[in-house]
Amino acid sequence: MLIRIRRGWELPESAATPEAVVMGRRGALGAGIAAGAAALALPGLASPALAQAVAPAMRNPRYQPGREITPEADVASYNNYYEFGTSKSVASAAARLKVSPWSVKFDGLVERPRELGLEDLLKQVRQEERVLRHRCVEAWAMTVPWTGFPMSELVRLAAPRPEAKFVVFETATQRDTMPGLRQAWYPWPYSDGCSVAEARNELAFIATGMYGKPLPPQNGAPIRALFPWKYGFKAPKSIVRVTFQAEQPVGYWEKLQASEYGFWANVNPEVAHPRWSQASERLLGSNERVPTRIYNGYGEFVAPLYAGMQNQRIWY
Ligand SMILES: Nc1nc2c(c(=O)[nH]1)N[C@H]1C(S)=C(S)[C@@H](COP(=O)(O)O)O[C@H]1N2
Ligand SMILES: [Mo]
Repeated sequence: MLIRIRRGWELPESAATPEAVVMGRRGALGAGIAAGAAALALPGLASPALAQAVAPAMRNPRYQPGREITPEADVASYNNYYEFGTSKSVASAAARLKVSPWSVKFDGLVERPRELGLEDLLKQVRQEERVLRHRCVEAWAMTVPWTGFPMSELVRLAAPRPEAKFVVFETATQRDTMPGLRQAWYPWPYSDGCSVAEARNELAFIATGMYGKPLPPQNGAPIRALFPWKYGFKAPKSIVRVTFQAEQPVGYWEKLQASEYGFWANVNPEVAHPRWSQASERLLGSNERVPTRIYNGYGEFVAPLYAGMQNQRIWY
């Protein structure tokens, strides 16, 4: 049954998007199941070696979404990936993304800066499936069975030095496949970061697949970050570089519009966007509207990370 209560502050989706508008950039713009399914239908986009690395993965039962899994077609056809355009329909443009060969550079405050080929990297981690809730600042949400590995494993491979307090994820810039890069007022490359403590939290995840198959380009192939307790813009897609540093990183959206959207706004539904409430979210697929929970409902895993920090201005 679909229960939809429209309140005064609810905007139609068309008014609530795109993300750039969300971030107050109007001015600049004027300018187990998985294992079974995995053996079937591997898209031709990923390299064979990568496809094998992605499947099969056992579902980790520790993370119960408490919601129905969103239909794959919705997750794969309603995206934010600005390198391919600012509409939600970027899947066909993103099909041009070159995902093979792919490598990830580790640098900054690490014991040994190096670049790892993706297949090589994936040989050194154990993949699993996790069904996680994912919510965008634009107030839509989805529930996705992702394949991947804990971000703490990536930190282990990177071997940061003790002075490293933050991690920055930088994403691909392929001039020939990404028309969005020509929009020079955006601070490319897309990047965002977190504290090393957050990256080591058990909930922080690196995804390489979804629905038992390699990630489609529009969802961030071949490797992306997920912080299920924060809004989706903190989850960089198509990562090419992981940098460890002592200073708080300045992400893509903060560079665009520093007044929006600090940490507390990203995890607390009581902090409204200047133009709408964040108290509820629309579930892709069913269109049902449900209340948004603090830390996206993952407080039991992550709240201790922020103990005593309530009065600090933090931007990750
Ligand atoms: N490289 C890159 N990563 C990105 C974005 C982007 O535009 N470029 N958009 C972010 C935003 S705003 C959201 S909500 C999620 C959307 O992920 P999805 O399309 O898989 O749902 O990706 C995030 N990661
Ligand atoms: Mo988003």
